[in-house]
Amino acid sequence: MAQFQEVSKLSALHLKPAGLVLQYGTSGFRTNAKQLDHIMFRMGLLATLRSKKTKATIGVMVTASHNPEEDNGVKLIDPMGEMVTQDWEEHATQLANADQEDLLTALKNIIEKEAINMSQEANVFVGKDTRSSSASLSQAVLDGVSALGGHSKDYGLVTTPQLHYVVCCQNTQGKYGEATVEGYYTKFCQAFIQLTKNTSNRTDDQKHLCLDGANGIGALKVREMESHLKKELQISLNNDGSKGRLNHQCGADYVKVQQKPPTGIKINPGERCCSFDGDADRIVYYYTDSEGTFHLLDGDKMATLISTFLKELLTQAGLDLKIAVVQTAYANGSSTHYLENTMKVLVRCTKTGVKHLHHVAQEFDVGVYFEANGHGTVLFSKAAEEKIQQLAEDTNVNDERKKAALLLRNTINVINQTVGDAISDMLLIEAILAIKGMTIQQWDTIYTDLPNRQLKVKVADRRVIDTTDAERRAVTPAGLQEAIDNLVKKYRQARSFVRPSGTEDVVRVYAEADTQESADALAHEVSLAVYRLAGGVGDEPKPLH
Ligand code: NG1
Ligand code: ZN
Repeated sequence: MAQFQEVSKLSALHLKPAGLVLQYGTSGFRTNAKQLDHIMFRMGLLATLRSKKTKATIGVMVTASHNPEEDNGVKLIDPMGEMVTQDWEEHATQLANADQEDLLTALKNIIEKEAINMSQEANVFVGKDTRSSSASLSQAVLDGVSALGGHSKDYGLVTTPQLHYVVCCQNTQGKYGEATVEGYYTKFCQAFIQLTKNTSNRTDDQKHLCLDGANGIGALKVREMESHLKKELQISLNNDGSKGRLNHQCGADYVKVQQKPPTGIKINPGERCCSFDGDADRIVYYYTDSEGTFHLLDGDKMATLISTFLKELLTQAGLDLKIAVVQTAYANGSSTHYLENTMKVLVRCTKTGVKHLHHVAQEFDVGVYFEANGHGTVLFSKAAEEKIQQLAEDTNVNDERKKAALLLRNTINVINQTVGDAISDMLLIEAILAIKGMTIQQWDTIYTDLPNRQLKVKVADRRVIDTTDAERRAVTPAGLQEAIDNLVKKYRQARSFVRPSGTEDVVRVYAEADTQESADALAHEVSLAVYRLAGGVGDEPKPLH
């Protein structure tokens, strides 16, 4: 077939290095950019097949998120703007790893397995982050699409959530919004302005936010968006990419893992600050107090603020809708305790990776999901949206219920439900703080985080660690869980777990306890257990102090 001739011809321009094996991980392929050209071409092919199969537009985002500048990666976006389904992750891995001469066979296998009608039209949206490798890699994706005769639209530089948004808009015929970046700003900023318009006593201080753009795409896009905010939110933008390196000593991941402010930013005591990650799908907040102590408000703090706000509004509106918070094992124990025992909100725990959280959140009328690292959003079921809409339009309800319904409706519109979105989350948090007249310090005191520590251990093969119970317990290697249990017993309010990373060649160790010293000591001891029982390589982990 002529189609496959084109694939053969173009694939010769995107050769796979012999012997290279890569896995579609927690969020797509991610590694050094030099190894990714053939992967991008092949993901262009795969997205075209996925588009034919679903008879809808598919997205392909070229980014390595919070990884260093020299890495890159790619993720596929399904028709409603969600991450691609698990079966297709397997197709992706197979297609990516097929030897050059077996590429057509691998492609035909997928076509056969999925019974794809090759005469069906295909449409693929492509976006990229600001990495220097992203331009040629996204061109490789476009080549893949064109090799199979698909149509493509290159959105160029966009945040990951912006691409998810436009894919969803396209496939819902504009019901979710207009499928342009401009449409994105209009939708979310209008909702933000509506939400904050009756908070007339907001001072300029409260309207001011200090932002660390991680020297990435989020910074560019916030600058583009600014005029839509009509000074209702005044952002001072730092790490905007004009000087510093992407994610280097800045960005949400750095701030969360190091538990300190980013470089390249001057923070005044008490000032509300936030950091995006490299593709703007994560955000964390923080401030330093008058003694110079750093306070982090991570995904758990955001989930708490948002779910409390929504629960109160649902009560005021008199709507009987089921709300839940979805977390992972990395959620701070204090947040889970507060949500379950004080807020009386249902909490569910899933495996790491937003796709797992997203799916569980879909089971509820209102599903608030956040990873501790700041990736998260809120999902409203169709029925919930309809009930809220009806109430907002009902002329026979009292003022309190009406007001709550209108706030809920605008809240839905400020949220990017397709995926965690730093820009949309920022607007939502800013609106909630404004409506509640709350300072960042007041938000911070809702509950006190248990001191915690995250470490990494290098092992020969991280697949020797298998986990269960939403990754909270290790099943293999033998003796590891027992060792962790014994170490945890030595400390108060302690918890620890280990799991192989899906994005880096390391085993991650998490520990929390009543003091920072104890959390650090426990994390170190558990790291040693991993090193000894799971085939550690290089130097033995050293104590933190
Ligand atoms: P891995 O490397 O599998 O731990 C990390 C994050 C995830 C998720 C992905 C995708 C932690 C502990 N892990 O996954 O939550 O965000 O990256 O970016 O933060
Ligand atoms: Zn990201």
